[in-house]
Amino acid sequence: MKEKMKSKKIWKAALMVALILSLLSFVFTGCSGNNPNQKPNTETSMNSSQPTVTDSTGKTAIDTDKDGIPDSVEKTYGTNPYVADTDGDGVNDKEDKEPLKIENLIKETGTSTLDVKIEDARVEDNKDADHLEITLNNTGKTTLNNFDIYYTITDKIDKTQESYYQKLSGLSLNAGETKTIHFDNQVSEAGHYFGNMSGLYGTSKNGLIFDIQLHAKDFQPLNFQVEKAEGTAEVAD
Ligand SMILES: [Ca+2]
Ligand SMILES: [Ca+2]
Ligand SMILES: [Ca+2]
Ligand SMILES: [Ca+2]
Repeated sequence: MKEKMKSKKIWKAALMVALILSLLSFVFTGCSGNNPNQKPNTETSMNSSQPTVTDSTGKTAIDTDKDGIPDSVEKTYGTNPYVADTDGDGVNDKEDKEPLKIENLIKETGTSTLDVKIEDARVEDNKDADHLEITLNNTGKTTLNNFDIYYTITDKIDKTQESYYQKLSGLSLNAGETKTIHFDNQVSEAGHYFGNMSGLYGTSKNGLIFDIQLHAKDFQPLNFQVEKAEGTAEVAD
């Protein structure tokens, strides 16, 4: 009887040791980084494939939009580090004498009324997502597309002005459909377009006026205004 108890205890101890060893092996394999299914550090991979430019001090700097101006310089210069031609006039930021100024390129001769109701238009004023967003409703009976937009931003206090033109690629509104478009640089998502956070948009603490012209090919443009209250200029970049 005693022998039986003893052998039972030995087995129990052996099982515990085996369990501890397998647990330790699992922990160490997980921490060693040798797991072939583990994804590489994306930040490192991204940085190694980032386009770069040599700045004035001879240092290599990241130039995401390849316009010849490093991202860090664009943020202080006032241009968009994600767009080579921030204002949309066809001249790259580096060559553009007025990189935040463009005349209105929308010259519509069509006289049809654009059956779009602006249901909401605002410039959010919160720390994490300060951006222009517009909610559109197609009140007509046909699908609308080929949209573009021109807008000027005026600083209410010092009257500084910027202007931008963009084709709203991919925007299509079925009859009766409502969609919201955002100008926040999150362009991998549908309905999101570039917005220059380095300009007045993201840096001025004064109130701003956005004079917006929305246009779809063959239709009369729609004009409307959005005001941004004075306050924080902290934005996501
Ligand atoms: Ca750049
Ligand atoms: Ca740029
Ligand atoms: Ca330009
Ligand atoms: Ca320009």
